[in-house]
Amino acid sequence: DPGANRYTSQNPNARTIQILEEMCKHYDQMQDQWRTLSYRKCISTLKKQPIKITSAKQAAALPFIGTRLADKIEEIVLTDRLRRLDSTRDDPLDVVLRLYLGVYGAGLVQANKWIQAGHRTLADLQTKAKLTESQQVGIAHYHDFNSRISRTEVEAHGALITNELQNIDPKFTATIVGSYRRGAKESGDIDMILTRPGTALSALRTTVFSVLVPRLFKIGFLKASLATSRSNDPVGTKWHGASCLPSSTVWRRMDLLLVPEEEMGAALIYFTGNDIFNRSIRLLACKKGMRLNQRGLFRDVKRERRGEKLNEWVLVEGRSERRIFEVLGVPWREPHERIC
Ligand code: DCP
Ligand code: MG
Ligand code: MN
Repeated sequence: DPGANRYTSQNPNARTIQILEEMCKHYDQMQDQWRTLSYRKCISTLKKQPIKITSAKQAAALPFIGTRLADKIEEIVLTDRLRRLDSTRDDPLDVVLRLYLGVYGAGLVQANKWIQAGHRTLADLQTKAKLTESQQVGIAHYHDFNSRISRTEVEAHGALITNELQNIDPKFTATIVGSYRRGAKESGDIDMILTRPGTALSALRTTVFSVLVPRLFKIGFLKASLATSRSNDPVGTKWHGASCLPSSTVWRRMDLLLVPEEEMGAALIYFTGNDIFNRSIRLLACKKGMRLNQRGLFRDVKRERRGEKLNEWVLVEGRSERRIFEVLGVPWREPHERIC
């Protein structure tokens, strides 16, 4: 939202925002999506306020701030801290939970199982728990995967992929998306879309999985393939793993997405994010009787054939990112403006 850009540390609510952001980060780490979203909306509201919000009553009158968050805002203003945040910092089980949620591919269920089994450290997991191969890599490279990647390094990983891909077939292109495309100074991983004009997914798959990935392993750039439990796309359109620059020893998380040219626009929107922006633009599509996913923008067409009512989703646009915005009737937003 445009108002957010006006935010600086000079904002009258800067201290409140700072503490709420820490709380939000905590809920994000705990994979509590609902609370994370409530906090993000509340923070975004506060960033737009020209005056300092000092009471719960004043806060609750603002959009996206319920009574509980309003009470927390008042607590911060009065005491310069938030007890809830302090308690989670000090709670040893919260500390272990946070640690385990940082293991690649581990969700709340897995992390809690480990805690329930009496494990408390990463070494406990390595010596006493039964781990999948991905989890073993996730733990061995725990620090690597949880450290941020500079734009220069993201670009170097991207260039290596592009270079190898073009050696195989010059018509292939590789585009860096994710937080990098949104202009982030640092990223959590490297997200890339691979495509080739006029080429179907099955052919893209063959080149990437049978030629590109093995070659990149062979030159020592790719280090591990990681199975993902979160994937709900059709099998085989993405590759998750780890890569490492020749000049470095730090392993980075790398996500490759294979996309047919005619779906590029929708895939760019999806994979550029951020996730909150994706949720809101999808909701907007729904409100207009359409459906947006990573393959395209679809329109609901109700037809009747032989007395039978048929519901059919017809593709409206998939190829062009800009056209999707146009058809949805929303002004174009540059990737760096897609932060909610
Ligand atoms: N995405 C999404 N919903 C999810 C996961 C991802 O919509 N549950 C989309 C939006 C993200 C993009 O995919 O921006 C890439 O996912 P990442 O997890 O790599 O997130 P980012 O690249 O945005 O941030 P980071 O720097 O942490 O990697
Ligand atoms: Mg990313
Ligand atoms: Mn990613």
